[in-house]
Amino acid sequence: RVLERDLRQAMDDGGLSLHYQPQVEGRTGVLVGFEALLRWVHPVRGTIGPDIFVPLAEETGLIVALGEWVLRAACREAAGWAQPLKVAVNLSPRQFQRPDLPDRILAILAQTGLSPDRLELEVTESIIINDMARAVGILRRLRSYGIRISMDDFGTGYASLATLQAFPFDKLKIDRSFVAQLGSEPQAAVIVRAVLGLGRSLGMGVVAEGVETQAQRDFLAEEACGEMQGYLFGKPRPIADYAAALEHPA
Ligand code: G
Ligand code: G
Ligand code: MN
Ligand code: NA
Repeated sequence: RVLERDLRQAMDDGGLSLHYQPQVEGRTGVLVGFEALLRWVHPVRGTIGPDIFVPLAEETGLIVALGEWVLRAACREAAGWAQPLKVAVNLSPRQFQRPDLPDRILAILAQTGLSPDRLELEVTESIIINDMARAVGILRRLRSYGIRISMDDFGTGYASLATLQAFPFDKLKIDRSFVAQLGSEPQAAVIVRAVLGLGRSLGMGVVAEGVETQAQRDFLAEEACGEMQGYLFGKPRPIADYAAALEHPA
């Protein structure tokens, strides 16, 4: 397909870049890290969203090379930041089908000089579907190096309580659909509280995604949510836009 060829090309010719969205400590609002989000500016079509091209790359298998591009770029850039904050990188299910994933990540850390404890990998519940035992093994190995693992979009997919028990997650990211309904749907508050309790009981941190309003932030802080992310704190932007925040910590 034409778009696939163009995407392959973009990995070499500068069409791809990373934007970064701030993650803050819930209690204080202090900046603790950034989530890296891939951006593609096509030479003819202009900006194409990852919601379009990531699924395409998943289908064709290009996601393995693309995912490696993202990891390398995120680790290289984060290694140069003025403060040693965390960088969170999204991983696709297809990347988990490669038994050499941990070795490749180790190689990238070595090449870029990023300390493993600054890297956080965001995975979705769909890594579980294929081969649970293998996925658990890979996550264990990654954690043994000091890399942290977050479950992304928690609450929207297939993850059962048994999954949480079996998988060594460091963090749960509450899907932004629940955060968005805080204040309007009474049940959203119940669900968010329950996830926070679950995280505490299982020894996993909880990150609330999609925090847009002060009221949502106040509720989450009241409920002792560990970390927050959302437009209230900052949109995904080139890291240069956050240079001041990186150089002058709160
Ligand atoms: O960045 P938002 O701005 O539009 O991202 C849309 C979707 O694309 C999200 O589900 C996000 O997780 C996914 N996405 C963004 N960047 C990456 C990436 O580098 N790798 C993978 N696998 N998904 C990504
Ligand atoms: O699936 P994942 O959580 O990786 O996707 C992150 C997506 O969420 C990106 O598309 C990002 O632009 C979007 N996002 C981040 N913060 C907010 C927010 O506060 N509100 C909304 N509506 N979207 C957000
Ligand atoms: Mn994510
Ligand atoms: Na999410």
